[in-house]
Amino acid sequence: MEERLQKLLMERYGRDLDLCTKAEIFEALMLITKEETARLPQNKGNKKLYYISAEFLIGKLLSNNLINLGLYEETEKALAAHGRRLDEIEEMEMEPSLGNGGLGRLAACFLDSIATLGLPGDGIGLNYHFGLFRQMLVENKQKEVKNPWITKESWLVRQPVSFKVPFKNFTMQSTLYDIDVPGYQSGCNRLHLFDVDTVDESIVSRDSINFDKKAIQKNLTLFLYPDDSDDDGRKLRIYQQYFMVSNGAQLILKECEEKGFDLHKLYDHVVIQINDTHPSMVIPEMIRLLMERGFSMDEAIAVVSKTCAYTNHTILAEALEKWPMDYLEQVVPHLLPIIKELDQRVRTACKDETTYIIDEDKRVHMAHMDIHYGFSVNGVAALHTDILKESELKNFYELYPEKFNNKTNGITFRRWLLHCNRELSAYIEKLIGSGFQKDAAKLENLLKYQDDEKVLKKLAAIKHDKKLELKKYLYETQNLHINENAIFDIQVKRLHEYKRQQMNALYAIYKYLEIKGGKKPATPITMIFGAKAAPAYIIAKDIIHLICCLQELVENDPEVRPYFRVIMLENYNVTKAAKVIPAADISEQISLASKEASGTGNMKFMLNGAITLGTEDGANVEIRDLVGEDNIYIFGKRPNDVIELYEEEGYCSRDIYEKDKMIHELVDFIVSDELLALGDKESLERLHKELIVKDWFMTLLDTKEYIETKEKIYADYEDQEAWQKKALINIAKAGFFSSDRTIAQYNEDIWHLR
Ligand code: 26V
Repeated sequence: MEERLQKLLMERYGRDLDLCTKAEIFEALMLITKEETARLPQNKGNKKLYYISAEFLIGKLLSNNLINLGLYEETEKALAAHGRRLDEIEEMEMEPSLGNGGLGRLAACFLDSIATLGLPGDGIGLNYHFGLFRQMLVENKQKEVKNPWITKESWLVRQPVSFKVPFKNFTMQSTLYDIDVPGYQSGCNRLHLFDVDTVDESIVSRDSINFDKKAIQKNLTLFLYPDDSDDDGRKLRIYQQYFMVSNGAQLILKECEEKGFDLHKLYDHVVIQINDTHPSMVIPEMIRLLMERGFSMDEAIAVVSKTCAYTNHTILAEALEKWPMDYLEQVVPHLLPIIKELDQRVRTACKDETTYIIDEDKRVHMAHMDIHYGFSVNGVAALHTDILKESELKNFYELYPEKFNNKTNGITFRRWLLHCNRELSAYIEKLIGSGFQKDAAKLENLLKYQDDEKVLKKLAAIKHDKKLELKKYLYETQNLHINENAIFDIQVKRLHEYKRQQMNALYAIYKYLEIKGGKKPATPITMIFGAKAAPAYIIAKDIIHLICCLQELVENDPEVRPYFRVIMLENYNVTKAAKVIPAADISEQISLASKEASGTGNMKFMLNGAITLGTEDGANVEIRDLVGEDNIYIFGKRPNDVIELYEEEGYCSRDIYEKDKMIHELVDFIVSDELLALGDKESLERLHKELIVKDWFMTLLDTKEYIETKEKIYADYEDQEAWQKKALINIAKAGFFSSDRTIAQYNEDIWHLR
């Protein structure tokens, strides 16, 4: 590696490794890695998977690809010989922000596992130039700025492939960029990202994310899900979705035609996984393209229905896409006759109006189309799938019980253990040997060390080292000095009311007031938050504002600061996740029970030895079943109680606020003189009012039990040996959450590749 790197640096920059900049070394390493992936065999088979997704939150690729290629150690050595460190070089890489959160990151983990298992499966998506916005925290508020991530040399490889995509008033020509996806010690697949040459980055004003939403030719692939709070934003989203699926469908047909496959047996050669409803238009589009090739409508529908499978990622009604027919008419009128026909067939076949594709308000329910015209419907955790079957999609389950199945989410251990926590990974290898990297179930072999004092001490020492690393990083990036000897209690995820960051903020107020009252914690506590709010989601931004104000309050209070800190990480993304998760003692997974479909952060924390403090929600339930009640802290109302409360409209936050003196005091602190002196009156008052008069996601319902449980978990932390034993059991039981397992199950039950 050293020789090769030196040679390339000399060729490109005329300088030796010792004299090159970090950016130059990064670029050279990226080029070498690209050459190596290009040499890998493509995974092949009779049948191929196309995973279509509007989001692939792939994160930085250099280290991950080096690990998968088996080149990480030798690269580290080559650099070390010249006093350089790979983690410093990696900092030069821009993070592609091609996703919002869990759904996009899941797609990226899946690509890694599909390639690792040697399955032929490519991703299809869009090449957003600015991706998701970069978050800045200015005056305790979120500010969104664009995030240009595509540099002159990048992982993208332009392909000689282009399709025409027809819209109502014009046709757009696509360009395809591919990113190679090397499996871990395995072959390679591809992520296909479609783009348009006419996109004009200069239409975005300098320090913002504003642009002309009507200039489709110039803006189509500028941003991921631009603000859809207005009509033009929503229409742009339809343009993006159709552009993605039309290109995807044309690519699939091109590949089949090149291989000489009989399109009447498309389903023998192709399976299309529809990741949430964003790619749902692939169904009518594929029908349209087959009809262009001479299929009758009946034949086309029959073939497509056996080819497409749908994954549902949420039960939140407001998140399920329903496009007004009117919009579709204005953007893709040629799909409407097909969608109407699909709806008509449903109307003829079933009586239940709730399952129609087009509703009485002339809105097209994308999920309904997927369920009727796909062969598989899966939820993403056991509880989530049960809720789909028993309530949210009950009527569909009664129609098609055989289509419904569960695939509990997973994470790739290559990124979320081998890369982000090399120390832990190396120690595990020392204890149980290699094998767990590819067969995660082997982690259970750690259980034999659960009472081994030496092992538990070493786990504590590794955690301490990761805290020190995070401390250094926070100092360098946000100029914060944190105490590595504190308990690190971490909640990082998108900001949404159902995830209840506001409940954690109420706890921060509780602890602040307690310390002001003279009651100090046995061990200092550092609460760390990281979260982006959708630009148009006002209450979510108010919650960020509250957390930032609390941070300022505590930072400036010498009475409290030594014992308690509140930290808001700026611009939480994949790179930052890899830095905070290994340093966590406590993993906050406190969504309102029944609302978090799965969660995947919960799995990453567990794998890195953090203990979950969570509700009975999503995959938390499966974590509890695996580790046992002693090794997790579960609190709050249970999913069925919550579902019932919604049904009977039985929740009234004001009652709790009026009756419970402590909760009253905590909520009122949001508009206390102390906080109003730091924050924006309008924002804090709005949030205060929201909690009392609405509180749609029932924060106050669980606040009391949450505080009690948090006090218990902090108290239990004091017995370090018992704590580290819990950590070890969590790590040992995390094997189930490897995305290799998830993908093996998708393949076994849905895809049937090889
Ligand atoms: C989208 C929206 C859009 C606007 C209104 C509010 C709202 C609320 C939630 C969502 C999420 C849509 C789908 C999604 O990202 N689901 C996430 O998928 C992850 C991977 O399966 C899973 O771990 C998370 O629990 C789930 O929220």
